Amino acid sequence: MADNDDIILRDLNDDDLVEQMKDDLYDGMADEVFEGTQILLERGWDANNILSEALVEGMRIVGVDFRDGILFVPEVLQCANAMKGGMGLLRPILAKSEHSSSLGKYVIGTVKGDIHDIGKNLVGMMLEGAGFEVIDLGINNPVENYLKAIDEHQPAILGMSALLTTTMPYMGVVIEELDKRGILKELPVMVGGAPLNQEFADAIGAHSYGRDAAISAELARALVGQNR
Ligand code: B1M
Repeated sequence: MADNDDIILRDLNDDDLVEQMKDDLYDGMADEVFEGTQILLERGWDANNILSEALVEGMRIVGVDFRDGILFVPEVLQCANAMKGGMGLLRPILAKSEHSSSLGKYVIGTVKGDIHDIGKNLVGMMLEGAGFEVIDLGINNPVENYLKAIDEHQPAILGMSALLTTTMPYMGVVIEELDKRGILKELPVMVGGAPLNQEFADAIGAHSYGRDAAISAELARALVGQNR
């Protein structure tokens, strides 16, 4: 794709626009990613498709080059910022509840030592859309934060996110503490994040493993007995 300075996003057909948005996300161009998202919405695209085909796919490419040492932390931060611009526009659409009654509160946070929050935020949006009131604890949460939030909000579900192999074991630390305090038998725990899998979730005693945001929202409804 051409350098964004040379092109008018509105002139591109859908396929070229999606390609350009991935390039713009890679280049950390937040305004352009926002505009591309807006154009696709105006063209009648489903918010979930914009997310998966342009934004999440763009971030996947960023992840590969980050891993391979082609991109570095400051650049990836800009990519994350560009992605958040597009997500901000999709948020009200994704979070608009199709369900009239609230399914209760869902406390979610990224675990201690981990500052990745894009996936967690996406899960939060989908959960709101599924009918939950989402209490977002943000990033880098020690066990004390989860305990305080459980005490304060009495949630229907607790969710933890981790993107690093070095931070995912901390989910087990939180679950152990919940068990010690007798909370675990009352409160379902969902875990998710790119390095996790069902086997890991089972090993640490989580009730549920969410592979992606859409599945997690469905699983959460099932956990509170509201499966569609
Ligand atoms: Co980081 N980082 N990062 N990073 N980063 C990864 C995770 C990495 C895989 C990159 C790579 O090497 N390819 C790698 C981890 C390797 C490993 O552990 N095996 C890595 C590393 C190494 C690091 C640092 C250590 C780099 C450094 O400093 N040298 C550092 C750590 C900082 C820290 O946390 N202490 C670091 C920093 C950063 C940035 C700050 C620059 C930035 C984060 C910005 C932000 O989040 N605000 C960043 C980013 C952006 C990434 C990548 C490129 C993208 C992550 C992302 O947002 N994906 C990532 C590579 C990758 O994953 N491809 C990488 C898009 C998002 C929609 O997907 O988060 O997977 P994801 O969420 C999905 C599912 O996983 C699931 O649903 C979501 C939506 O479908 N899900 C849940 C997530 N949470 C869930 C919870 C649930 C249910 C489902 O229930 C509660």
